[in-house]
This record gives sequence, structure tokens and C-alpha cells, in this order.
Amino acid sequence: MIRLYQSKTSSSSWRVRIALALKSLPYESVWIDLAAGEHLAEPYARIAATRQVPALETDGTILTQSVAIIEYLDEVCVAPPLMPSGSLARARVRAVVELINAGIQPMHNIAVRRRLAAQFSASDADGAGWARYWIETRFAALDRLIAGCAGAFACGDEVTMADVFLYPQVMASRQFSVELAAFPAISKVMDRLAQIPAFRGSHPPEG
Ligand SMILES: N[C@@H](CCC(=O)N[C@@H](CS)C(=O)NCC(=O)O)C(=O)O
Repeated sequence: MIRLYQSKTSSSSWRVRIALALKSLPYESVWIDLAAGEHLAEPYARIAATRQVPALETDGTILTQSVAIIEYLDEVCVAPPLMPSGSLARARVRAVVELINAGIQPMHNIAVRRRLAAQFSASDADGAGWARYWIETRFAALDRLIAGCAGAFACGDEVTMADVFLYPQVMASRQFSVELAAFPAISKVMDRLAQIPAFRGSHPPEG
């Protein structure tokens, strides 16, 4: 049995939803409301030491951090593989994953925007401007990385973990009015990913 603790507003949770769909793994969802601070209180705070989503429960064990969760799923459920076979190709996938996971998502995480408000009296508009600045700056680098791979998808002609991270990151960027037209390589890959059921069907439920 797999249980995914996730939030409708979390791009990191979305990555795991896509990976589970690509692997055709059935699971149960527990929705955590980040805006209401549900992740910071019991019982979730006891479940995930990080007090962040996602967390994946499998065989009575809790896993946190989407990179660790998705790598675990890729190891225990090999088809379809989310990492290419060559060392160089794997390094390229990890570069995209790392750029999104460490270089982009943390900059617009709700906890960071709340801290900007609490410590520097930043308004919602200030927080959104901050998020947009970092996303656009790092998307410029991401676009070059993806263009350099010159494949149908983010890192070649097969769907990889890079695409699993890219799709929710672009979706999350919409709330900060990031214009995707400025990033042609990302736009092209997004058009292709939107045709794939595991991506198209991964959007969070309304409400
Ligand atoms: N690197 C972590 C990031 C987790 C993360 O930042 N989750 C966000 C939602 S996308 C969250 O729980 N934010 C609430 C908080 O940090 O307090 C992962 O990939 O799982």
C-alpha cells in the first residue's frame, strides 16, 4: 500500500503524482492544506519531520523529499525507467532536477514568502515579484540546458525525471505571471508533455 501526503498547491507533491502515474502505481492520497498551516501541526508534523509535503508512506515507512521518493520508486518499480542509462545522460537529468529542486522551487515556497512578509513586511505583491524574478532568472538557465540536450523531451527523446520536475514547475510559475514564450525550449517540451496522460491527468483536483 502506498499513501501520498500531498497538497493541491505543491509542485513538489505534483512531481511524485506524475512519477506514480508513469509507473502505474495505485496509491491513496491524504491532502494537506498548506495555506491553513496543516503541515505545521499534529498529526502531520509527527508524520513528516520536515513538516513539508510530499511524504510517501510505503510498507509502514515514511519517505520525504521528492528526489529521494522518486528515485526510490524508480529503483523498486523499474518500468518505465525515469533515468537514462549513460553516465553523461544521467548527469544531464540530475542537473535539470537539481536546478528546479534546489534553485527554483525553494525561492517561491510558501514558507519563504511568509518569512519575507514577517521579517521584511513584504506584501503579497512583493512576494510574487520576488518569486517571478527567481523563476525567470533560473528559467533562462534551464531553457539553455534543455536546448543543449536537443531532444523531444527535457533531456533527450525519452521522458525522464527531468520532465517529471519540469512540468509542475512550469505550472507553479503561472501563479506568478511568468511568460513562457520567453523560454522556447521549455515551451516546446511542455507542449509534448501535455499530450502524455500521466502528465495531463496529474493536475490537482479543483477546490
Ligand atoms: N525539496 C523538497 C521541497 C518540499 C517543499 O518545499 N514542499 C513545499 C510545498 S511544494 C512545502 O511543504 N512548503 C511548506 C513549508 O515549507 O513550510 C521536496 O522536493 O520534497
